[in-house]
Amino acid sequence: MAEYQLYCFAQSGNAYRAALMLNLIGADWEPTWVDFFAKGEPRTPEYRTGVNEMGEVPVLVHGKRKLSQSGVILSYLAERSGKFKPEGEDERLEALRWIIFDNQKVNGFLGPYRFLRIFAKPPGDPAVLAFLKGRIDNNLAIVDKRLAGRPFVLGARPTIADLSLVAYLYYPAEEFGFDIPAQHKHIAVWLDRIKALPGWKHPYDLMPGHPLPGR
Ligand SMILES: N[C@@H](CCC(=O)N[C@@H](CS)C(=O)NCC(=O)O)C(=O)O
Repeated sequence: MAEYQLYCFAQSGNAYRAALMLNLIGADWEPTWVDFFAKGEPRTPEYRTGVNEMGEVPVLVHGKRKLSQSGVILSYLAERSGKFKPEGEDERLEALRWIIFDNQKVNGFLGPYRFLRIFAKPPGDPAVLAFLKGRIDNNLAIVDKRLAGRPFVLGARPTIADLSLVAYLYYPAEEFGFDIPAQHKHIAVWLDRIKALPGWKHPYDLMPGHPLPGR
């Protein structure tokens, strides 16, 4: 058995943050596939009792420890490995600031937007999608501006703030109906920089469950 197990599925950008971190630090890890689409597994009482009371993916299992919330998982792995770790109080606070902004406003809107657009049955209400799209455009522009003056979110080197923010950004443009790198040139070069890190893999190659049956 591998040192780390990650509850995840290929379509989850929230889980991708943790899977990517595990791969980039060269951890000994294996995925545990969660059937989100057919069985709604995270919503089952068994999952909430046995895996995560919050009913969410990802969950990282490390020995007796079970961690959820990708930001917590990223911090834990950075502390243990010493890699992608914000150094000093200022960097730690700055990383946390971007991770919370990301969870709530960047990928926190992008994930549900994509879900309502291509996975939900019936698809999301156009008014809801339009609201989310407005927020997404605004928040991606904030990230793009941040990256205009520095190679990575905190500065010269990549940290867990970057690995949080990439969550949904490598999924194909057709899943969103708009092309994020084409519309945000600083995000585009930053995504290429992260892609060049040893151990980088696309979410569909890193986590199980792609393609979905019938698609
Ligand atoms: N802030 C959480 C978000 C996790 C999250 O929303 N995960 C989705 C899958 S991508 C989920 O498990 N949703 C459960 C549900 O919709 O019932 C994190 O970063 O870990």
